[in-house]
Amino acid sequence: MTTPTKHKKLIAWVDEITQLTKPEKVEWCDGSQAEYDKMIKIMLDEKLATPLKRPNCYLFRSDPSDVARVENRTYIASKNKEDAGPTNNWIDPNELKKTMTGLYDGCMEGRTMYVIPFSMGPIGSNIAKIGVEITDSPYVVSNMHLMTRVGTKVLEVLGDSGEFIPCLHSVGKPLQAGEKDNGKWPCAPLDKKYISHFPEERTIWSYGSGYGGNALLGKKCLALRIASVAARDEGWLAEHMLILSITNPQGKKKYVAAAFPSACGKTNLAMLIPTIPGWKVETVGDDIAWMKFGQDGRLYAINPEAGFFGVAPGTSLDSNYNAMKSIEKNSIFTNVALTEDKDVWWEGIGYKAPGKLIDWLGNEWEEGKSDKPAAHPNARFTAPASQCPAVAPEWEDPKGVPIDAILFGGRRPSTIPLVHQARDWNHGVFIGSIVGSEITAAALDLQAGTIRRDPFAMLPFCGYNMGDYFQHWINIGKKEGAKLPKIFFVNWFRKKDGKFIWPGYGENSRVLKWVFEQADGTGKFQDTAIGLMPTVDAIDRPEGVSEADMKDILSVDKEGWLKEIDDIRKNHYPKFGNKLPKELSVALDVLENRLKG
Ligand code: GTP
Ligand code: SPV
Ligand code: MN
Repeated sequence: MTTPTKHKKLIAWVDEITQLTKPEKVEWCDGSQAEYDKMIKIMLDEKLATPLKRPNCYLFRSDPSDVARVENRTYIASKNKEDAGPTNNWIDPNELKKTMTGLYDGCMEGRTMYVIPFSMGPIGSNIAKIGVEITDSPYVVSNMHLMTRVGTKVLEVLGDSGEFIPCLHSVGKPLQAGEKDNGKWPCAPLDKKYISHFPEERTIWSYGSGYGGNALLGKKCLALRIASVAARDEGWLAEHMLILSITNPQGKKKYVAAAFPSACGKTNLAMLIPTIPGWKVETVGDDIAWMKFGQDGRLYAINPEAGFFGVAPGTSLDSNYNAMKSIEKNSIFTNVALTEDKDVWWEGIGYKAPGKLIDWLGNEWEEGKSDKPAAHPNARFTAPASQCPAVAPEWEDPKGVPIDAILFGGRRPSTIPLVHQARDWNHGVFIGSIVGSEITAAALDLQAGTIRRDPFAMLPFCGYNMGDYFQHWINIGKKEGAKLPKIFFVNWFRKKDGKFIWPGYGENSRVLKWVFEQADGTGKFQDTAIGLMPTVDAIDRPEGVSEADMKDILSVDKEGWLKEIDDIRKNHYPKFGNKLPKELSVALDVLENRLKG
């Protein structure tokens, strides 16, 4: 195969990696349908893919050691440990490179090495960034086709000397002569997996995992960890946020970005169908937002991705109609269950398992006969964003969309009310900095269910010192002429007797309506100790929520908040030492005084 580029640095890098990893052959990806079909054919032949009855859809079952991100194997290898900060795993970059070079040596033997030129953001847009992922996984190639913009056009934009972010990936399972995968998902054992970032060099090295954010390097690795470093240096924001547009019955439109930790409802909110008449929500992005100041001083957001890598369990026509429609064709399913007639099934799909299933581990499974779920809790679908019926017509606009409101949230069974609003930008940064959530199945190495602080939903995704990141957010608010979005804190996950009080999903539109009105200056609100809150009549009560419960989730739980403050003071803020912006410790004092006063 001839090399489709004259880019010297790129060619030299590909040569260097070829010599190190020793693949059987090298292929440059062009992003074509034929290429996609070829990847699928390879995986069908290797019994890694199962064809489904949905047109052009395939099921994959990964290895049980490779079902989610692995936070304790994810590294920010900056030159100085302090630059990685208290919340990231750090290894000296030279030491890490030495270890990983040892692992990469010969790691692609018996496999094809694919070179994937991809663009995060519309190709050629001045907001977009180009990456090149080298991988030995056809699963990664096909997923990158759906999640990013891949191919020849990217090389054209890159030209002979354009800038690109090198993303090196291997599943870490070389093949002996004659050996085949033969149905076994290739990956390395847990203690050999490394998801490494070299922020000064803007380089990513991933080894040993083929799953999701560990392997599709444009997503969390490039668009968040590396991009957050670029954003700090260049005065913009790279965030773990969905982007949606909301239009009121009079046709007035606003844009909302929202940061919730993994598996806490971004995809669902981005695709929501309002239960309140006359309102419309459209999807710009479901996971990542890059926001830059426009000439007019407003923050404009683009979705750097081209597809959804969404949580399958809990997705049904009732909970997320638009996601269900997005995955009717041309989609990849990973670790869901298989029905006898070759369709997918998962817990919370909205109907009972039709007969015997094959579970995500490849075993027979029958409803009621097993105490284990048929689909892995972090089972995912990959689908092109263009297939979403609610996708906003402007979702690929290179200018981005002007953000009116930013929401922070997480899974909090108590204390945090349904919604409250920051009084100003710094108070909003404070709110972002104290986000906490019950841990979900989106990370393999963490105990699901326990609450941890996940500031800005960026704990696993910030490529530098989180204290500096807080300061960066404060600095954004100081930009001259900035017309900043309003900031809110939402919580759909309050519980009573083990059950969610708030029905969530489409009913969250009631909260979005108040957010819209507040951004518009027409909302009804009251000032409270924790911030601005809707008056009792400002948000309509949905069916199934009692008046008392509604009051409960819309009031300030003073005792709960005092405990919260105590925890922030003792366990959260001290981690950041002298990097903690004084604005945040002041905001904490103000909150305490207001609650006690
Ligand atoms: P990542 O892709 O990991 O970043 O996740 P996400 O933030 O996009 O989460 P997603 O929308 O996929 O939702 C994760 C889980 O939360 C699914 O099982 C949903 O059904 C559930 N969920 C989403 N929104 C709500 C809600 O409003 N209320 C309740 N109770 N559950 C919700
Ligand atoms: C997340 O965990 O926040 C995800 C899934 O969006 S992954 O791409 O695997 O990181
Ligand atoms: Mn995510």
